[in-house]
Amino acid sequence: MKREKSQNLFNRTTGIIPGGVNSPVRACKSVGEEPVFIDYAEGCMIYDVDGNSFIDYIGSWGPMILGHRYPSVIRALGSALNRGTSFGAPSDLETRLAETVINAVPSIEMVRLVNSGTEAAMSAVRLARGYTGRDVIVKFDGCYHGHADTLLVEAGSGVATLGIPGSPGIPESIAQHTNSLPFNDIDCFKQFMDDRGDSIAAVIVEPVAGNMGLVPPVEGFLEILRSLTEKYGALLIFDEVMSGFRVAYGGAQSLYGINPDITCLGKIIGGGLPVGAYGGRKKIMEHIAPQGPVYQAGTLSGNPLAMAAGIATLLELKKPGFYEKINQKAERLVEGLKTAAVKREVQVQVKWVGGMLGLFFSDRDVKNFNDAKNCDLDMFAAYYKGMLKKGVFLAPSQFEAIFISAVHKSADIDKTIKAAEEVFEAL
Ligand code: KE4
Repeated sequence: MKREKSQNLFNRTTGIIPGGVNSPVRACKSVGEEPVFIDYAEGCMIYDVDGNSFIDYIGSWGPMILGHRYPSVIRALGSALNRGTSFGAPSDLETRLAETVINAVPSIEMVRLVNSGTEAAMSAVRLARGYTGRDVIVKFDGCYHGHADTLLVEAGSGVATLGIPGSPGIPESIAQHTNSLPFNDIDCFKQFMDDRGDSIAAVIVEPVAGNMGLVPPVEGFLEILRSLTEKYGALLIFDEVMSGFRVAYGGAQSLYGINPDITCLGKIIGGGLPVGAYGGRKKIMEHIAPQGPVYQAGTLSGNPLAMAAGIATLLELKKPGFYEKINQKAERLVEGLKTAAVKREVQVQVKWVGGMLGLFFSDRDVKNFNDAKNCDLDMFAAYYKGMLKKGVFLAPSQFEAIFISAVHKSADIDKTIKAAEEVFEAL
């Protein structure tokens, strides 16, 4: 695989951008690789600067559920561009995206649009603290909610990939208000809330965890979060930045029938442009400035280009049968990977919810962050490298999910399965 141009670019960039990337996981460190630099993408394919082509399962870490350069999204962007790129004043595009989100997500009556998932989660926590008058929050080991100080505790995704517990630069005075419990551990959560529930402002969770690999909630886990937060007057925040519009049009909350108090969104609702959102019941959201006292702001919040791409994207997702088709593709890939692993006598756990999947090298089930960390990470690195060489672009970390798009064809999935079988054989 030719990599000269990527290597030259990487050498040039590492001198001027920390680690040569603008987001750590892209550096591919945990799989012992250097990143390829992308030239362009089309459909489910991505092409690097050395002319290599890959079937793309990163999909920009979730947003590209329609694949790259989907015609209606490009057209919407084009017409928005003809009206301007940023106004610093409201536009109808913001109203339309907000209406679409409210109509889609069961628990959202009012929503604020921001520029990233980090901003959404950070603001949701501030709102919960402002609304309840309490300081302490609960998160779960291996869940990742962006890089705001109060949430970078035992986080997943890039933090886990780099094997760092949190991050220097976060004062103990802030970290002390964040408790991180084992994901999917109902007894531990119950004990914690019975002891300290009255002091908790919010419990924030990825309802389908996608930042420790893909780990679905066990039976009863989301239900106990909902019942005990209600019992003790804490707010339940679903961080659906990844699962929102990914696992179902109404997100994980519609799939599992659990209504949180606040929902965080991002990724897909911007159609590949910078976006985030947080929303919930009106009586909570009305605490946000300028209607209420809890402050949050953003120069490019509601940016018309991101709004246009988001509206065009969600319009496609709403079409009948969209998620059935995505789920069929995902199931075909999952079953193919499992069969290939059995054939080559490799022990894998393959987990999936809707169009998001995770593969672990382990002979035991993976239900939480410790399970994920105890999988064979070296084997994952070898798998990643092998698949890359065979033209399959996977997330370069065990602690990430991969994503199916509407435009992955059967032939692409069959090629992926064949590549996996060959790679499993060589492991
Ligand atoms: P952003 O600030 O990256 O837009 O969103 C943060 C975030 C919040 N909540 C969840 C559940 C998320 O998955 C994310 C971001 N996801 C990672 C991928 N695991 C983004 C990729 C990266 O950090 O480069």
